[in-house]
Amino acid sequence: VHAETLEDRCQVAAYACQRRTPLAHKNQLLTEALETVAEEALFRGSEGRGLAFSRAASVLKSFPWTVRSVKDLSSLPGIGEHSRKIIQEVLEDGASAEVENVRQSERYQTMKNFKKIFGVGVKTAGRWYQEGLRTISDLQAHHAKLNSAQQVGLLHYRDLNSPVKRSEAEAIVQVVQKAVDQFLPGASVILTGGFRRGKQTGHDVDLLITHPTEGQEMGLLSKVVSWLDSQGFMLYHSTHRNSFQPLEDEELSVSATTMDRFDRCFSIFCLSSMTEEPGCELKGSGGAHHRKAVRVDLVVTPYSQFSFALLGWTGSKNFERDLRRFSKYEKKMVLNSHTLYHTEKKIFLSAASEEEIFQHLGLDFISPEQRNA
Ligand code: 8DG
Ligand code: MN
Ligand code: MN
Repeated sequence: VHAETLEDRCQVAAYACQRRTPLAHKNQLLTEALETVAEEALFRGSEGRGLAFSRAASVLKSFPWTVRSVKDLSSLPGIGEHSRKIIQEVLEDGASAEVENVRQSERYQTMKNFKKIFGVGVKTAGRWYQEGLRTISDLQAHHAKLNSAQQVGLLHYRDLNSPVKRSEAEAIVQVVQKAVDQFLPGASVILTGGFRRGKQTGHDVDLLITHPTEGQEMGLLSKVVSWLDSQGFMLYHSTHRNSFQPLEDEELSVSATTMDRFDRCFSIFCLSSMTEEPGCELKGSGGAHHRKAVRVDLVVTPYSQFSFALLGWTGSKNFERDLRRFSKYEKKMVLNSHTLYHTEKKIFLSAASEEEIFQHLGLDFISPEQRNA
């Protein structure tokens, strides 16, 4: 029998999908520092550097102890020279000069604020910064060009940047379930994303919709979205076509007039609720009517792809990225939110549960609560 050494037990696996990463971890100060420089790198268009810092932070999130010295890092994979230097500064001085400079820089702060507008990415934020714009009011004063998504984003800036509570997410599940029930009884609405990983708040609500009879879900999303819109639940929506059609030419298979193949919707909901003031538990008994704009991602999936969609939309982003990297480089398989394809056997591997996908990949099952990489 192979005796497990202390070193074996302290070993941290190279891919996030091989590690258990809880929501609450022991190295917050370090991961926040690394994630700041990761974000700054992305703001500068350095994807590679951003990824490297982000990976180092992710490794620390899975580490079961608080790192006290750089010597603790010798058992950890994926922590490069630069990350090590930042960690050392935080450990020795309580803060890293480099990280503090980033946090205080006008460029970083401005980019962060612009990116908080729904529909604004690094490219747009960077262009505005180059043009000398610095604040949200500068955008209005200088008549910055905004597309329709960004205009709605600006209009609901405060709401969309205040955390979505689990109770709000659950209220939205109910609304969407009610819409779905009218067009396709028996279809289910499942809460995924960060909430499924156990987060108590999120930046949006990620919902999967499916029906146990394959094919019944066709055309459902456009009906649901139209109904929600007609009932005043939608402040903005933009539907997208399924990105995966293995047997057909994507461009040719879509008729310009039908929305049947649209299966994703990025939207902003208008959630109304009565404020819970003591003594006004009944609707209409004097409580104030409160409305809040909430980002909602709706995804419709055929039943045969449900497990892949569930795994793909639960996240975290680091976990998903490493699942795909692991599949490709360690297993010669291609994983996405629809299928798993074995490139050498040239077959699609089916799965009726997330557990089966992990089995196909030869991975231990990691529960959603442990995917906070
Ligand atoms: P949060 O909203 O609580 O802040 O965190 P989150 O729920 O983890 O982040 P998210 O941005 O809502 O993303 C949730 C998952 O959704 C993420 O792990 C990857 C997945 N996802 C996208 N966009 C797309 C996409 O275009 N296609 C697929 N297949 N998955 C996507 O965010
Ligand atoms: Mn989310
Ligand atoms: Mn989302």
